[in-house]
Amino acid sequence: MFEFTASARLRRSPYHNATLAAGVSSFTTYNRMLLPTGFGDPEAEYWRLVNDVSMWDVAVERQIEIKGPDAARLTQVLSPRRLDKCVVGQGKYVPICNHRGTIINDPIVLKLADDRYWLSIADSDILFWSRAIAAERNLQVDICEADVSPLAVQGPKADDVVAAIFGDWVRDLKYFWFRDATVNGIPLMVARSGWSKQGGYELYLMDGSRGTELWDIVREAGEPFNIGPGNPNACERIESGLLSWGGDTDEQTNPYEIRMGNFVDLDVDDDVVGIKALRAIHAEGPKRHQLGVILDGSTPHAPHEIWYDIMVGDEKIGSMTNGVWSRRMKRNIGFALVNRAYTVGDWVSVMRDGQAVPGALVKLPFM
Ligand code: THG
Repeated sequence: MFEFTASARLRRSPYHNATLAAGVSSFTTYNRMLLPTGFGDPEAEYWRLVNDVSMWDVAVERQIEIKGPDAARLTQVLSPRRLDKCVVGQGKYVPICNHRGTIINDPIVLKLADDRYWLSIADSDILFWSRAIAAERNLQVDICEADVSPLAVQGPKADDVVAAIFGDWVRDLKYFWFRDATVNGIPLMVARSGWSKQGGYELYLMDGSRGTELWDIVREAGEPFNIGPGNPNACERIESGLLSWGGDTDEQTNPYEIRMGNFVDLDVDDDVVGIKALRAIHAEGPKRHQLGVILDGSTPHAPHEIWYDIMVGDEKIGSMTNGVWSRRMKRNIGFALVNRAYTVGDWVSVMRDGQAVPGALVKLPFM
């Protein structure tokens, strides 16, 4: 099709050489880095994740480190989810909003110490944003993008693989909690997390020169469990209802529209960015909500690059933001961001390549 032109702007993951050796066949970009999206056999990659165990390079989930006497204050100012009960070793999934209450990122916050946090970010420039907010508020913090690169191990057998490397203590980690560890002297953090609902871990490598070594350790430990290379899997994540910021959100989307209302605490202090707008949105009621849509027909359809209009009669009621052929449901499914006047059970038309395809609105997750 086409190639990416090499340049220092398009950053390589510490696992880049390892993924090349494993036969990576496609990439996307994310946080100005290359993110592997396939190894030539999407069918096998999907079933390996659902039935066995998959490993994938998510170094693109960059860690914005906030350190210093005001680190806790700034981290709270950046997110409308209350973090005062978050303890060292715990992570939390949070929205970051702008002053209008629009969601601009959905990171996992990791509390490393009382004065040190990581924001494990989605695909937008929170390094600039957090530095600007800190400077405007005269907060005493140092902010950098840390040398940290997550490697995901996901699937029903992920526990066995990660326990084989680090010991059985990993089985007791709670969701989004993490602990320091080393293997062969490689410094890392083991977290129970990952962008799938098949269970598993992320190994936060803390030395970018040792990516290939860590990759090979996981690959070898995983061999008895049928491990293989994978990627943040579009099919599995849509079936499981996991959000892709920037894919399923636009310049107007607020947390209430995309099932993140539970992660907004309206009683945080007034200085939290966006909280006043969020209180107003909450009082008025959000205009849209996020549902699933199941399309008629049983011919697999390719992923799309643009949002598809969702119509009822002549009225556009919203958009299908991402769609995929579900290998388990054997239907084309997608996320629908629609006017709240329409809800579960309603029939709609999805405008796909100029054709109206009938579909039904359903609750998320699909599975
Ligand atoms: N790994 C790491 N950092 C990340 C991502 C990741 N940062 C950006 C992006 N991905 C964050 N996106 C999500 C989206 C959903 C979930 C995790 C990361 C998730 N959600 C569960 C759900 O919706 O059911 C649980 C949410 C909860 O109950 O708190 O797991 O992949 N390191």
